Amino acid sequence: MIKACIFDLDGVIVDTARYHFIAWKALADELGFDFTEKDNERLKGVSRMTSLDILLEIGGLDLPKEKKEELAKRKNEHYRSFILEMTPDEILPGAMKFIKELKDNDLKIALGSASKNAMTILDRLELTSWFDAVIDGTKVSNAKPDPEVFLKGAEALNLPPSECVVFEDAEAGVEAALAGGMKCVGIGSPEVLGKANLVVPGLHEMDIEKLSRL
Ligand code: B16
Ligand code: MG
Repeated sequence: MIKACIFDLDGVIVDTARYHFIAWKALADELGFDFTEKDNERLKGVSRMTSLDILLEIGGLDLPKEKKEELAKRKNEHYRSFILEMTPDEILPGAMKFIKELKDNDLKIALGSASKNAMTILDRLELTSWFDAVIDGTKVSNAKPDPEVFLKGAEALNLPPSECVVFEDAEAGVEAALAGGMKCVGIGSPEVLGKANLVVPGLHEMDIEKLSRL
C-alpha cells in the first residue's frame, strides 16, 4: 500500500534547467567554448561539481581544484539571481493539484533533490509547508543513481521504501529509486525513463487512481 510520494524537484515540480543553462553557458562563454542546450541535458539531476566537471570535459579543459571551486561558486551566484525572482506561477502544470489530492487522501510528501538550493526554490514557490520532509543536496553524500536521497526521504517519513513512490525526470533518478526498493514514476519520455514503473509526460497526467494501480 502506497503511503507517500517523494518528488524530485527540477524537472518534476519546476523547470529550473533553463536557469542552470544560462548560468553554465555564461561560464563556458567566458572560458571560450560552446555549450548547447543539448549539452545541458547531461547536467540534469547531476550535482553542481559533477556538472562543472562535465562542462569542462566538453570544453576540453582541466583546471585545478581551487579554480573549479571559484567557477562553481560564481555559477551558483548567477543561478541564484534567477531563482530568487521565481514565483508560484512557475510550478509546473498539475503539480499543485496532485499535491493537494495526495494530502486530501492522507498521503505523506517528501522532496528528494540533488540541489543545494532546493529550500530557496520551495520557499519562492510557496510550497515548503506542503512537504513533510525535505532531503536535498545539503543532506546527502552520494549522488543519484545511489538511492541515498530517497532512502533518507523514506526514513524521515518513518516509512519503509516499499510504501513510497518516487517521481523523477532523470534516468539516474529512476535508477536510484528502484535501487532503493521504491516504485518510480518517470516524468518525461519513455525512451529515456523506460525502467520506471510508469512514465507520464508531467504531473498533470497523474492522479490518485493511477498511483494506486502501481
Ligand atoms: P544546485 P534535481 C538538480 O536538481 C538539477 O537537475 C541539476 O541540474 C543540478 O546540477 C543539481 O540539482 C544541483 O543543483 O547547483 O542547485 O545544488 O533534479 O535533483 O531536483
Ligand atoms: Mg530532476
